[in-house]
Amino acid sequence: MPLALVAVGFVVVALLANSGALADDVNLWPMPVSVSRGSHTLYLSRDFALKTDGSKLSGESGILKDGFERMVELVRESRAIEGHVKTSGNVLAGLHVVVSSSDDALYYGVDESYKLSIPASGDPIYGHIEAASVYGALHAFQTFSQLCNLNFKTRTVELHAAPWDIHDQPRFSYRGLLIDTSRHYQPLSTIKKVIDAMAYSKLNVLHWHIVDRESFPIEIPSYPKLWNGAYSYYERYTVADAQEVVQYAGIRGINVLAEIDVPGHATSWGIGYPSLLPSAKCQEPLDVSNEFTFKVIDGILADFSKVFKFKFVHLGGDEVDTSCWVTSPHVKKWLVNHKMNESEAYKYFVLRAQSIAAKHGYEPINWEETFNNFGNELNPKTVVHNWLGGGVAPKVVAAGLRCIVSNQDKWYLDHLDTTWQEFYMNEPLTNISIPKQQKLIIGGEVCMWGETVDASNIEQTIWPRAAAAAERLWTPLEKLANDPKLVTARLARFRCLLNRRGVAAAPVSAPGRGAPLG
Ligand code: CP6
Repeated sequence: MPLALVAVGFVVVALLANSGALADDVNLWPMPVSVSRGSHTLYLSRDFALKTDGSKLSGESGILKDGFERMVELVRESRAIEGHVKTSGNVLAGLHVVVSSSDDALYYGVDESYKLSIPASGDPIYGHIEAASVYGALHAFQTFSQLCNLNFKTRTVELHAAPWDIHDQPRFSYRGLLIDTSRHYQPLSTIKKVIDAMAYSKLNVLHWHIVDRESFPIEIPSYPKLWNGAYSYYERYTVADAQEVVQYAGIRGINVLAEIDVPGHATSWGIGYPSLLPSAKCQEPLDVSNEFTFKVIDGILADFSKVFKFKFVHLGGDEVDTSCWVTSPHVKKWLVNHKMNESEAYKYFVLRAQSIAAKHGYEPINWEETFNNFGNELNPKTVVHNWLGGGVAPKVVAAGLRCIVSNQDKWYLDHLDTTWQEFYMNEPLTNISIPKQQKLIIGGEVCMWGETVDASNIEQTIWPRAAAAAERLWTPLEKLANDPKLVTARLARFRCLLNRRGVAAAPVSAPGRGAPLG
């Protein structure tokens, strides 16, 4: 062979070996840790089946079986397609799943890794999934679903480029999305669709900002007048509704983080129980001088602990303006008697709420102002939730506390002018280089504050930008594109997939241009 040809051949092999170069025509979102593939096309069998060797754990796991059935429904795009009747040759008979843990409990830090391989031949041909937990296997199903395409000519589901060999695990264990049901009520069906699309993009925490100033939509059996603060009789969640959300999310591998935001952002509590507020004229923050305030927090968290089984609860603590505490005479008197200034009373409130949470078995998450004001006095188990633009995360982890990143200039979905490219490029470990400190960044969260969204527009406001952040939180840093242009086409395909699955994700387009690709 002439030397020039050998040289060309070498360059081609070198390019193919570079997974970065291959990555972008692999049609997966978020991109897995490692992917290799071939060039054979397979067709899903009409009787595409889940095989678990009858092993007790995976065979009996409703989570695995239900997840498989939902996935098959997705790849058939809910159509009555025929599927392939042959059982050999180029027909994929099913997926053989081996889950090594018999524990189906969903908890923070559960092993979400998986291996997925699809051979190109065999008689019959089965794909293989190995995972440590059912939740890893569910991620494998999602990945598999994205390898499938409906072919209208053969009227079956096609899988290109077998054999596939995929290894995968998340970069961060906390990959969150906030919804706010106080500024607008969100129907259960809306919440469920948000959860569906979270599962498609491998997000794993639904942060439910349930209550705020504007309304108190949830039933609290210990203090049944609290939901008098709902907008109407209809715009409410019963305990059973909340259980349904937790259950619906849980079987999809998604934890629900419940929030009560105290002592600010709580005016609606006073509709049912006016004595929780400093006065009728000056309503926020909650009355720090009233023991009843802490009894109610205790009751809420007691009721929460029966429904929200995630190990964290979010206690808010942001945007606290304490001036009502000095202008309301009885609170002012209490401050004087207890020798506290406003700032000390704020700290007293937050720390007391934290210890009530601990009593109910929760580890607390608080918005960053609590750290900014009295950092090292917080419960050492506190997770500090960044939202301001000042770059607090390096300070939080240097102080030895854990941190969730939600920088409002990058990851606030209510900021409609923040582009998906900016969502994609927000790096949680910015300015954190010591490995021990990097580990304290447990992940990040995109925030869909509810002032301007309800059932009519929440989906297209969340997607596809939340999916851009989801890849940042899932995929290893070295596999992420440094330039969002390199992932535009792949994100556009994922967005199109969301549309086909009934999720109203908005178009992917660069600012100032209409075309989805390029
Ligand atoms: N509600 C609550 C909000 C916000 C926060 N907390 C918020 C503040 C500023 C912007 C967006 C949202 N609406 N309870 C801050 C964490 Cl720009």
